[in-house]
Amino acid sequence: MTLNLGVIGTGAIGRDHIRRCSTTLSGARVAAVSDIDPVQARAAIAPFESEALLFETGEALIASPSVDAVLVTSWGPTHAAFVHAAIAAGKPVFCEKPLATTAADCLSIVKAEAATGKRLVQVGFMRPYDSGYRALRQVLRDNTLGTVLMIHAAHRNPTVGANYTTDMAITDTLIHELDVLRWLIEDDYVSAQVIFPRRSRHARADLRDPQIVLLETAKGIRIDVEIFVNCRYGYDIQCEIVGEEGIARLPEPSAVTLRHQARLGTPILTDWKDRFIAAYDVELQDFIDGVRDGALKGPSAWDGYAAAVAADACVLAQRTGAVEPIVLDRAAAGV
Ligand code: NAD
Ligand code: ISE
Repeated sequence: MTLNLGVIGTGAIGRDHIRRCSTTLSGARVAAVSDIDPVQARAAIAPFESEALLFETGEALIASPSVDAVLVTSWGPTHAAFVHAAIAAGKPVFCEKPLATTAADCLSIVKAEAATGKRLVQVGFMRPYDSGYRALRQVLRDNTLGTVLMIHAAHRNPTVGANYTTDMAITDTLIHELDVLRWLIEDDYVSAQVIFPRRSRHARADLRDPQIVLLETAKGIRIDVEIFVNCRYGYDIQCEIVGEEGIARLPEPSAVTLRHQARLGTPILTDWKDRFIAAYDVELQDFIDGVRDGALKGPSAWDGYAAAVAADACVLAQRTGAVEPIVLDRAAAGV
């Protein structure tokens, strides 16, 4: 039976997920949409599903019997309320990152889901579905590098919108590394510090860019992540793992090597939608299959909470300049 999805939020990623659910993935269709901009919502679904329902509010969409499962792709501050409404309705929900904008809200989602006795929530962390990160994790699981000592990572965007703020470098951008590095090394963070290098002249005057985040894990692994969202030259994701026996790097996206006009090179992507296009496909297909099989397997509400706790500490560290502790409240979550 085809799964009827309801999509809340038809901005950049909402439209991209509508396209992939309608043209690329199998087992589901977009049966309903909602956005505070109804004209945009109608335009987003029109090329794919002429019969899709348009709801005035996300809450009405979630309550509709025409919707079996929900995709939350609206602005971050709206996520927690929609995820809670989906859990209360007993409907599986895929929520784009962040699960919620505070760790406290993530924790309340963890508890609400646990109270239902089943998994209903998948968080839109797509990097664990990327073939490059998966290959890297296999190297670690095979113990090829021996004990992992350090990780050097970078998350570079060519540019960001006018509403992007200094703390969003953590809550919107670094949050991907906070999730995927924890998943890679199967370890939890214990502290964070943020350092501000010289500011790029391409960054707005009120935006601290670039930033360097220093993390330490329970096993003592030290991690540095450069966040640079006005790097100009492309969308560039780097990750190098240093072990006692060797070093492993995240592969570059595959591209043709071009000899042209006395130059040898490969293009660098510029848009996040393209860099992880395959991972988004695999991630959402996994959600659809998981709902249909009654067994979600992707990033959980707990993963969303763990990333949010680390993000909160990083935002605090931006302000204090100090090394801030990262502590997961397992007792409160009941895990
Ligand atoms: P966007 O601004 O392009 O779109 C957000 C949409 O949400 C807008 O159309 C807005 O009208 C709508 N919206 C806001 N409040 C709403 C409400 N109460 N009900 C219904 N719709 C509402 O933003 P975006 O880039 O598409 O990002 C959306 C979310 O997806 C964010 O949480 C962002 O962090 C996440 N995101 C994830 C990735 C990824 O790589 N996984 C990439 C981009 C964005
Ligand atoms: C955006 O919301 C994303 O999730 C992208 O993957 C990230 O690279 C970008 O920095 C965020 O703003």
